[in-house]
Amino acid sequence: MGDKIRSVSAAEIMAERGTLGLEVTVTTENGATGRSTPTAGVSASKFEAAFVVDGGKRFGGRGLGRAIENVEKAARELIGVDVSRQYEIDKLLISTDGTENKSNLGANAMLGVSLAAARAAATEYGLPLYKYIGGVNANTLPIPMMNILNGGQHADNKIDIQEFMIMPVGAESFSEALRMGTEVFHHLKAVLKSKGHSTNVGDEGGFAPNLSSNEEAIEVVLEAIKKAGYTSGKDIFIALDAAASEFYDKEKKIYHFESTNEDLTSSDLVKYWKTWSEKYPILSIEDGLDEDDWTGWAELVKTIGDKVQLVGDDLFVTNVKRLSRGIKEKSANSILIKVNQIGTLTETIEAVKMATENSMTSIISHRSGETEDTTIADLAVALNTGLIKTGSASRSDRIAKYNQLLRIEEALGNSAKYVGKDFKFL
Ligand code: 2PG
Ligand code: MG
Repeated sequence: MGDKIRSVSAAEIMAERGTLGLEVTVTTENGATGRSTPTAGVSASKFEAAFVVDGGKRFGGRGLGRAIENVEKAARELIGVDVSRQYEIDKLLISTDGTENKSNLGANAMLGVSLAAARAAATEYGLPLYKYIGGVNANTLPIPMMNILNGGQHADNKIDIQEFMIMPVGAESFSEALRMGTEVFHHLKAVLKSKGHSTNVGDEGGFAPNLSSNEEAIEVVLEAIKKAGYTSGKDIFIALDAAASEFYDKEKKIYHFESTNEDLTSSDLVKYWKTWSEKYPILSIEDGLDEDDWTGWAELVKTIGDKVQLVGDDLFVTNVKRLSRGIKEKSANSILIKVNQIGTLTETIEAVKMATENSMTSIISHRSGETEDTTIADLAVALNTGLIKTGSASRSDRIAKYNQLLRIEEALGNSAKYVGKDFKFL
């Protein structure tokens, strides 16, 4: 039995892009506290749980006065509830909200309360968050999928693919993987500079040069891997997040590459990914197709799903209903897990569980608009996903997660595991 919740409060704080974040604090009767700051994305799916914001002029409509009121509303239901009864807390939040997409209380208020309660309970028990959630089995450090070159909605350039990530699977440990990735990041900076490109960074801390095509982007990343002294396709592989919903014309049913002014049908794009996965050392493709293109997804799985991790982000939105359909229709072999897409810790855990039971991988992921909150680092270890996507080797909001993983690795000592060479798609 844990202690009872004494208070739940919320305030506006700053998030990465000069936007606002909601900070929720849960305190127990013993005085244990937990804090959480739900974050926001820009290449969001229309199927995600809804955030409640104020509208109007203040902070460009993104003020959180209403979200704070909603936390207060939730608080009335939760005062006196045992803080360690996470399932009960989340069910209460869901029933108080009462809507399918959480538009009443808002996923920002709900997730803030849900995760702050988990943190308060962990404090109450004197456990780090990953141990509180994951127990004795929480000992796998994730492969960092480091987004070192940014395009799409995350950068002011013409590259269509949103994220070019590197996966240091050849490392023996998480800290070695992080070092390898960071070295490639620095070499990429030098490569870009030598070609006269900008080395300014995008939202997730990767470089955002104005390259002319997706091919040119992947080529500079491969060059950086080589210059750093690593072999691509052995030590380090490439992962992509195409975020294809962002360049899909739903009326015309056409994918449009702005960089090369090309129009592709769903089948053309499947062929494009097939060609790319044969030509380049690609281990993972996220949102290779639009969030409603279920036929295209199934075709992609049939074509390259035995050797490439095909990740549903906008497709699944961490939602077990959409994931069930994906399992039935064999639409993907992996799911991106974003706590704020669904709005409670319990539902997040259910999505990972369903994926694992159906032999799919799960990747714990940040949003493009983050704060210094490190909860997702703990979650990756707690849920043994073996994979995390939390940006490049720059910007403190991204680094905070990596540093937390380094601390966890240190604390686990000899029992720390790293999937690396045993990664399923190698
Ligand atoms: C994504 C995310 C995070 P956003 O598409 O995977 O990288 O972007 O948070 O902008 O939706
Ligand atoms: Mg994505």
